[in-house]
Amino acid sequence: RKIATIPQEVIARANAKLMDAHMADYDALAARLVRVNIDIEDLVEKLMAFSVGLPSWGMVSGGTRYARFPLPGEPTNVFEKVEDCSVVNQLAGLTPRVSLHFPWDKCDDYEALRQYTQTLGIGFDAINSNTFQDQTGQKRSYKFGSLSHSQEATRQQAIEHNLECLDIGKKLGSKALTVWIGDGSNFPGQVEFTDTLERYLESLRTVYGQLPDDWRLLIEHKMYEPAFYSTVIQDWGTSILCAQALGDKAQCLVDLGHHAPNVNIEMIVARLSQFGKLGGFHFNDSKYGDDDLDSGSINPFQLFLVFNELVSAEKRAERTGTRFTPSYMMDQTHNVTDPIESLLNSARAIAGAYVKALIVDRDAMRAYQEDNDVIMAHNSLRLAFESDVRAALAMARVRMGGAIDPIAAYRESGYRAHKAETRKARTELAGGIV
Ligand code: LRH
Ligand code: MN
Ligand code: MN
Repeated sequence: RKIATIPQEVIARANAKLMDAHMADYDALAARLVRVNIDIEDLVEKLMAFSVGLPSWGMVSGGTRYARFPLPGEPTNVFEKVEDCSVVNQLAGLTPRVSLHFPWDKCDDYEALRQYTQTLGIGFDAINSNTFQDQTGQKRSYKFGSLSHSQEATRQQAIEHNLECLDIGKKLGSKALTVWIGDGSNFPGQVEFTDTLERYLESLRTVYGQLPDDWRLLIEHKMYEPAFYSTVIQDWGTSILCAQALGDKAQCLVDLGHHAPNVNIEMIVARLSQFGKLGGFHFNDSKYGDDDLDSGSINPFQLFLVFNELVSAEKRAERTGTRFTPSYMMDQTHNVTDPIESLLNSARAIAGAYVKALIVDRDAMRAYQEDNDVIMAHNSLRLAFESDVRAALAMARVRMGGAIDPIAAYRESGYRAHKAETRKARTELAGGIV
């Protein structure tokens, strides 16, 4: 039985106030879409089948390397993080899974965690390992690297941590392991580029060897930080080379914040999917670097263009009878907002980008491309992006038991204020990102 974290009456009451306006907007959008041969009901159905995973580490105020400002009532352990995930999912739909991060989410009883999570209607997305930080009690430090470390014993320790993540993931019912390492160098001459990559691959081969057949290993690249001169898995090129070297179960994960400014990320998405190596996403937004801001808050057009490639890849897979099932997940941290509200906004932005990509008239666009009618080909995308599809999103939420205005309903519920009284106030939390 699925338990509702926020009383369903609270959502119903909030929706009642907005229902007339919502229906008027919905009917107007339906009428506009009919003129371009789109049935709004198809869109709502597709939306209801769409989903994106929540980051457990994004349920708390992350802070920066300078300070963390804890939010009263934020979760203090993995059970409470999952509880907050269920609030996001209840209000916005579309987010029925959580991606855990170890050791941050360690607990004593994974069977209890699995059952509790299930009662809240939440499943488990990819498990993330963490060898970019030393763990209490571990023998060797990751200061100079982990899976690619110069010393065998440190590499072995990092391998064992990944294997432990696999074990936990199997207990929970996860089907993927995401590996991001901070290994690299801060100064030219510090490491030999080829040696470090060779050692990384050798280590990852051991982890890959233990991967169950129905699991995926997702390799996450990032240009820099914490290593400021060179990073071992710095871009999608190195990532795909490693995924190809490892085998079919290894794929690449694209975190939108992990590229140089102005890089054409949608094209990376197209390239990876063309070669069957697009394994997953960490959605977020950024202005400068790995800012981990809410999806769609800085560059919604880029998010739309990414989804345009995803929908295009989905359609190609349908035509060719192949499988295209990347894992969509969010990866964001919150310094000045309530994480639940930020995640609600991101869910809306991600689903919005998806719907806009769905309404692109692909046949017309292809014909314009063939005729080299540049402006009309471009406008095929642009007009879809400029459409206001909020009523379709709201309808999908309502049909899933969610809110027309998720943030308003969340505030009306008084959830966080209540948690501020019942959850232990802790300033330093496992799961705070530096
Ligand atoms: C690295 C990263 C990676 C980590 C997460 C906490 O910047 O994007 O996905 O696991 O942040
Ligand atoms: Mn990430
Ligand atoms: Mn990141």
